[in-house]
Amino acid sequence: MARNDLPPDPKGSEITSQEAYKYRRTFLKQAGLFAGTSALWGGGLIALSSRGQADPPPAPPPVPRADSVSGDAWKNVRRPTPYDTSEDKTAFDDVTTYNNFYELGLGKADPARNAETLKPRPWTVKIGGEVEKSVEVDVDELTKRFGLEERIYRMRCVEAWSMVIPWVGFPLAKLVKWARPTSRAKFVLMKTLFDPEQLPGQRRSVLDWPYVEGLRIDEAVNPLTLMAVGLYGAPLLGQNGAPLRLVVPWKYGFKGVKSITQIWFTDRMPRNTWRVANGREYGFYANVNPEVPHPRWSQATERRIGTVGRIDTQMFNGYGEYVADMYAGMDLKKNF
Ligand SMILES: Nc1nc2c(c(=O)[nH]1)N[C@H]1C(S)=C(S)[C@@H](COP(=O)(O)O)O[C@H]1N2
Ligand SMILES: [Mo]
Repeated sequence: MARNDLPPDPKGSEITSQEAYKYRRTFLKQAGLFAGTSALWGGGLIALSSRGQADPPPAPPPVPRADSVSGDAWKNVRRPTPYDTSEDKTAFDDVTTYNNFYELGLGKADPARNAETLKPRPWTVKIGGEVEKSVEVDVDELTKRFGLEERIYRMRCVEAWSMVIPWVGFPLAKLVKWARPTSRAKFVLMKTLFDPEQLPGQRRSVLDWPYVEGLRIDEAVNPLTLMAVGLYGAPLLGQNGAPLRLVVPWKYGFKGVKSITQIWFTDRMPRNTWRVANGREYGFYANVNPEVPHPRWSQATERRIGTVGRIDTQMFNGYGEYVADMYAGMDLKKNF
């Protein structure tokens, strides 16, 4: 356990010291590393005050990390990339307390409150189906192998709200290449952990568990498609889908399956969870499209969390230059 190889401090503009402080507390608690009498701060221990509470360190603390998180990958997060938006980022507090993760509760504030049952490490991912050889691999082995980069993306939920999130992750294309899919692989399917002890919402049949999502192979290897392991420069918290979740910025947020334990290559279009639940309202493609209303509301505008009023929703969430070609000749009203 190398406790000193912390990731670099994020730029001041990326995370405030107050945010880093709160994040560190929450993360260490969730990772089971928040000891009763002392806490680990940037590789050193800080003393307890007479009231038995940890004094905050005088300098802005470095961002948190789990002992098991590969230090090298986190020290060398590549940024910026050509894919970043320069729009204002959504506040860290909003990104981590306004969530959809039904396995941890149905209300927006529930996942943050309930995330402690989810234990993101150790964590292995099974990769199989139409591949030359199936493997089971530790999530930190994946980040070590593929390296990490920051991607500041818009995220547009099908419920017509949106955020701007600085993710940390690796392109799914790298994993697909490494997995060596056979020529029969036309789609890739991903599943959330199934464990009602860690994800108690799975005891109620609001959706078909485990949560499943999928992409066409060309979508999976598009340079925008990210496997996220962190945000705001630090490992993901449970509510955001720790330790590994999918991010597909030109699609509605529900494509971004959280807390992934299985990646499966198939010749058939995956039966993704929300389409199974209600195929009239949710499709497979789920490309952001202001011209295709949801049966119960318009998709023409959106509410950017943390701002007042509404903004226009963009075709492909503004990523058309990178993705429109993949859908040439397709009827996007039919293939919603
Ligand atoms: N396993 C799982 N993944 C999920 C969901 C969920 O309920 N369960 N909700 C989806 C929806 S609707 C959205 S908008 C995003 C929200 O991601 P965030 O909470 O990290 O912003 O996660 C998606 N991934
Ligand atoms: Mo969503």
